[in-house]
Amino acid sequence: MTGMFITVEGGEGAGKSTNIAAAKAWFESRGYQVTLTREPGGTPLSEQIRSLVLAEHSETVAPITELLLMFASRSQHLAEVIQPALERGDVVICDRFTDATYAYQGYGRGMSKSDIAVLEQLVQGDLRPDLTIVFDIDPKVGMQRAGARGSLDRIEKEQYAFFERVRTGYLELAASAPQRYQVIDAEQSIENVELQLTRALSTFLDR
Ligand code: T5A
Repeated sequence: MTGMFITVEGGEGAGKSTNIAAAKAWFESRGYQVTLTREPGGTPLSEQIRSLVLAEHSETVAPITELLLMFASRSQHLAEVIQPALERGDVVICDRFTDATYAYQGYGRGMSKSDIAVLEQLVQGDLRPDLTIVFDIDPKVGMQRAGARGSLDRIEKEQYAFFERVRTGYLELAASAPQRYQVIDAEQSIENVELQLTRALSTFLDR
């Protein structure tokens, strides 16, 4: 595969969607073809899985069900969108990927990291992101931003402690492989966050 695979991560309301457009424009201005996509979702079937997994249900969604739905969505997304785009040589920018599974289902729900790693290998083979940007934010600030935008989905209704674990998860993942991750302080102004982002992208392209 000849393209570049960039994933964007962080807690709720951290500013991923806001900044992904800037990242796309940054690459396009340098002549790259960009495929922008998201998880869970990215294909019609995967978007249906997204609707299912984020919706409220009359029964409790078992953590393993949630985990398997994330990977079911990912498997289809890889086959239909991500792998073909990388084979064309595109820069693929994906709003959340498997780090979200480690952070939310692993750290958040307490699912075993080794079980997640088994599914990761099964679904992705050796494919891993070339760069992962983590927008780091105090969950209280992130939830205020997300809440101001409208109604909350099933996962967004979790307790504060859940989002604290998610944040810890992202920071531990980033510390474990600093060559792949760039952590951005997402509590700053939109302009400063974008500046940090473009610096991170420049560093990535220059190395
Ligand atoms: N999930 C996903 C899992 O549990 N496991 C998995 O494997 C995967 C892939 C997906 C949900 O699924 C879970 C995680 C999620 O709970 P989502 O829609 O992708 O949902 O994720 P969300 O975090 O819910 O996305 P949000 O849209 O809430 O957050 P963003 O994209 O980080 O934030 P954004 O850009 O929409 O900004 C939120 C608000 O803040 C403002 C924006 O204008 C907007 O109003 N804002 C700022 N305000 C002040 N200063 C700044 N610097 C700002 N930046 C943005």
